[in-house]
Amino acid sequence: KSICVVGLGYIGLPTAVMFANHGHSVHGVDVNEKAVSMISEKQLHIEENGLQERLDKAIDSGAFTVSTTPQKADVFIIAVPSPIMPDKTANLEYVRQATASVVPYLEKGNLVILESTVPPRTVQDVMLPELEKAGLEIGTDLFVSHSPERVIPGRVFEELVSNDRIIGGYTPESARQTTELYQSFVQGQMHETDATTAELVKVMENTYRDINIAFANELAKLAGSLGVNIWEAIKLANYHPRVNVHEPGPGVGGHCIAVDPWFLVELAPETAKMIHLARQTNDGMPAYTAQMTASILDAKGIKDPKVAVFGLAFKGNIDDMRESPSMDVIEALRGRQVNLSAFDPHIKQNNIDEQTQSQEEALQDASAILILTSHNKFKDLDPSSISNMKDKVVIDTKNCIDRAKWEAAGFDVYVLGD
Ligand code: SAJ
Repeated sequence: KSICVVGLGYIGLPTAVMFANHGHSVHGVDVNEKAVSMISEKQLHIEENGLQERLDKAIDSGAFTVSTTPQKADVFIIAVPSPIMPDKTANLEYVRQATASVVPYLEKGNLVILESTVPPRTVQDVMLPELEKAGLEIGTDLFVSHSPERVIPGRVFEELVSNDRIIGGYTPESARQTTELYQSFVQGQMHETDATTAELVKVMENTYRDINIAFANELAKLAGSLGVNIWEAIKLANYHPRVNVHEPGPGVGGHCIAVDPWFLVELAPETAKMIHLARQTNDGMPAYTAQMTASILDAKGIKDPKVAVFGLAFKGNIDDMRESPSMDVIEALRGRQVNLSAFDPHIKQNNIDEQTQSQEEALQDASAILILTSHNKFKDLDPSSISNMKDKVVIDTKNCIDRAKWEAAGFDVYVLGD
């Protein structure tokens, strides 16, 4: 089939490349001219394991082309951002614009698939009014579905293949055609339903995770006063066959879990109370982390400390800083007049004044290391090689370092929730 993929970000680009490498002719579209020119030269504008070789193959074979404008195709796949605005309501302008951008190219028999995570009823209320402008009968001449992506950054190519997919057709025939298309590379099962159910299912999955993490964060705060290590307690609870408590941390980042629950709060603020509270609990963790850091240093009598923040990405082993709690922790520490440096081996450039390019520079004269991201590079760090700190304190919010190793190297080790 010929496929036009609109949006070449963390989801659209891997998906486009997969279709191109599985027998389809794919045209990728993005409004970002720089991203388009980089991709056409086989350069990556995002980091994802296995993407480079797959992109090389797709471009070299001629199956994948890119530009800033859509073109005619059998199938159109929309994978654009659906962020929230400062007032926590959904911004569906990208979805609406991307849909409008393909309308001039639509022909009888085409299929339009939305992959972006959206508030329930977006296909119905935002996409359909745009698609109707093509003058085609939806359900007979034009097929529409929602096939929400479910992949986890860092493991996108494994999960694209092995995860089950929810296929929400505007009509059963739309769902059937969508299933058939994804069968090109998906080995997981396809579960067909209607579009609104698929929209809700996707948002529910991420909200379940957010509420579970909020529960873990609440337990982490509570455990301190009991003298219990919450990580040990959670591990033991999870030996129960029907219990799966998630992990506490310095906050919830990323463009999905910290965003999607707000779609449900917006839909029904009076009803979605637990969902709202979980969001607030998780959004409160960066301030809690900053306060914990300040009180540890205060209790140790360290005056005017410099804190080396380790980890800017929103989670381990990725280069993505979207909605990263690290930014809020840094902001809160700045508000407490704490001297800072910030280091992340996966983040090359950003607009944080305190960022250093080397670990040594970040640690120079620091009193504490504050680990916010569980990068393998931090887990594997050899504490005995650190010689330029003023005081040896390490605060681990992800429970990711080997305590005994750090203590043997002379560090005082503090763990969130212990
Ligand atoms: N986090 C915790 N504790 C945990 C797990 C995660 O504090 O136990 C934090 C992470 O550090 C990170 C944030 O939550 O800051 C989100 O990380 P994540 O690994 O839970 O999820 P994402 O945002 O990378 O990907 C999620 C996934 N959804 C689910 O697992 C239900 C993924 O499958 C979705 O495709 C993705 O959202 C998406 O695009 O919606």
